[in-house]
Amino acid sequence: MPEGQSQQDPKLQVEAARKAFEQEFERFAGFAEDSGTLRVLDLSSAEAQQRALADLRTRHLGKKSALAASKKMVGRVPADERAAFGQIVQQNDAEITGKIEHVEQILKSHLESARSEREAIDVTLPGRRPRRGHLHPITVVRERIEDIFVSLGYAIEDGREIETDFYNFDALNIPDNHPARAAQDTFYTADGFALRSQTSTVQIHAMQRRGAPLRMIAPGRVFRRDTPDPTHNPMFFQVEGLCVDRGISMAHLKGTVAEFLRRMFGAQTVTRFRPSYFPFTEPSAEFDFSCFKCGGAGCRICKNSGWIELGGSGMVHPNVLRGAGVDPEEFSGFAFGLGIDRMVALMYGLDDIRLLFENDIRFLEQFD
Ligand code: 2NL
Repeated sequence: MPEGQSQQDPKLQVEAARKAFEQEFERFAGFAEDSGTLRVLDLSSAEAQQRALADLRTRHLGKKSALAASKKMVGRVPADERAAFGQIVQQNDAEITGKIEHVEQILKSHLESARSEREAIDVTLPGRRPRRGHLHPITVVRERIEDIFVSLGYAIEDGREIETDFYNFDALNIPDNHPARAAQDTFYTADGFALRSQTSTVQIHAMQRRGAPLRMIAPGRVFRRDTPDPTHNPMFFQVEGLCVDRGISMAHLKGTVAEFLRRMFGAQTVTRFRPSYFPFTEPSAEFDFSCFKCGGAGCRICKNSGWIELGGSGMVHPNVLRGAGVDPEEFSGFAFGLGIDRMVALMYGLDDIRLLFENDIRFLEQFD
């Protein structure tokens, strides 16, 4: 039989279309036979298979399919062959449709269960706890200091970190030629403001605003142009205290500092004052407290002295009171200052104060 004729033979054409379908359908046959192939199929691959199957349906059952063409041929075959041919075409149609629909159904129910599985919530599973942060050790210690002074009747005051020379130096009776004023020691902005080098600035503002009597502490960030090393950082935290009233004496200063340190480090804590000098206080004294670790016997923390040096203090200089609008004939006061970070380093046994400012989570997480 010549080739051209075989191509036009309707039976052979139906047969060829049928073969083409079988070949393409092969990849879906596994779904129909056992659901094991399906079970390993994730949602998005199953969806892709579903789309591929829809394409295959269009190609083999659609208007432009070989099957549709063979249906049109039924009327054109010789009358005596028509019934038989028609049956072949119909059978083909039924089988192809049946196979496709079978796999469509299987894919559809697989997708339905995969989707509901994805959306299912196992309410018996333990919940995921949100990661909870914690306070920085400097904040923990600052808040303890604040609580102690609030209980003693002190107010907590805050203020700006950038100040004029007046508040940072002049009002504190610091002479014009004092080395602390030099650009070597203090950070200045391009337009001549200073980054406060102690929180006394806040206390001057408070005295001006509130007048005497006054009891307050000023915790906060201060800045000094130090080269960073294990005991220095150009930005650190300080708390200063101020008590101004009629008849305030050095005894009030000693009693207050001693009580603060007993509440901070325990009732057995002993405080000691050593004469010192500050331009803003007269007389002035530095204070030490008995080592909280060894109780005074001597250890690594107190470098075998039994004492830990903590801060400076004194009776507020009359020039400072006067400069802030408080009459030194009527009022007197004491003031003190200490470094919070230094205290934190002591309490937690840190050998390098800079650890507190590096924001290294591996370090900070230890204070939870
Ligand atoms: C130190 C020394 C000190 C003050 C701070 C002060 C504040 C006013 C008036 C007078 Cl408004 N004095 N503050 C007094 C003595 C010492 O700090 O070693 N700080 C870490």
